[in-house]
Amino acid sequence: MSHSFIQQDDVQKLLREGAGLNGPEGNERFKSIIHRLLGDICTLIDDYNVTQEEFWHAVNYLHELGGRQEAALLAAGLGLEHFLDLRQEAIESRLSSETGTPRTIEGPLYVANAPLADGYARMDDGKDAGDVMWLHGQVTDVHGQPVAGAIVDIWHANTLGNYSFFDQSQSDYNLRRRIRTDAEGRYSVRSILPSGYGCPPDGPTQKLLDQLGRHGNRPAHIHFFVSAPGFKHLTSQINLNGDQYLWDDFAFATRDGLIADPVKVNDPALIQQRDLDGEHT
Ligand code: MBD
Ligand code: FE
Repeated sequence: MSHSFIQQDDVQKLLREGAGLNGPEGNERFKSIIHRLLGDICTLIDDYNVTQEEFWHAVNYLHELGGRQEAALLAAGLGLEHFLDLRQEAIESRLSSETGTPRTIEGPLYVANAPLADGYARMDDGKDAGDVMWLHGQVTDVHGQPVAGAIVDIWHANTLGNYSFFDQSQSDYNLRRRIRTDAEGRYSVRSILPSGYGCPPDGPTQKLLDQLGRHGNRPAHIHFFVSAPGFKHLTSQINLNGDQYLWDDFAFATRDGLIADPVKVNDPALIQQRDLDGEHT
C-alpha cells in the first residue's frame, strides 16, 4: 500500500535541503541532478514500500560493487552502456547522414598505452596454446578512402575469456596492441582466438543477474578503438559468428555489421604464407 510520503511538504523540503538547493554554493547542474535522483529514489521507496532491511541491503550491495570494482560491469549488464551508444547515435544522425562502421560499447576492460607497432603486430605472448588467429583490415574514411597512419587499438580475451591486467596470470599487455595503419590504411595482427567472457561467478554483478534470471555471458569478441587526426574516434567490436551467445550477449553489444565469420585455415602452405606476410609487413 502506498502512502505517498513524497508529496508531503516536509519531505519536499528535506529533498531540497539534501540536494543543497537552499544555498548558493556548489554546482547548479549537479545539484539539480542529485535533487531529481533523491526524489526518484524516495518515490521508488514509497511505491514499492521498500523496507529498511531492503534499503540497507542495497547500500551494502553498492559497497560490494565498488569493492570488487564491478560498477562498470553492472552498467554494461543492465544495458545502460548500450543505451548511451544508441542515444549518441541518434544525436549524431541528426547532425550528419554519414555512416561508417557502427559503434558499440567499450566495456570495462580497456587498458591504455598498449605497445604500438607499424602495420603488423603479434598480440599474444606465446604462453597460451590457443588457435592462431589472423586478423587484418583496412581503415577508410566514410567515402572509402584509405586512412594511413590511423591508430587501431585492439584488445581481447584469452582462451579462458580473461583479459590481461584483470587476470594477473597473464603478462602485462598480453592480447593488447596498437597498430598504426600503413600507406593503404591496412593493419594486420597475429593473435589467438578468444573465448567468450563470463562475469565473475562469485561477484556482485552475477549475483544481481541471478535475481533477474539472466546469465552473464558475452560471445567471443574483439574490441577496437580506431582513431586518426581529424577523424571522430570509433569505439567498436567484432563478435565472432558461431558463438552460442552471439545474439544473447548479456551486455547487448552485438550489432549487424559487427559480426565476423572466422575462416579456418588448415593448408600448411597458406599458414606459412600468413606467418611470412605478418613478419614482412
Ligand atoms: C567484456 O569483455 C566486455 O567486453 C564487456 C562489455 C563487459 C564485460 C566483459
Ligand atoms: Fe570484452
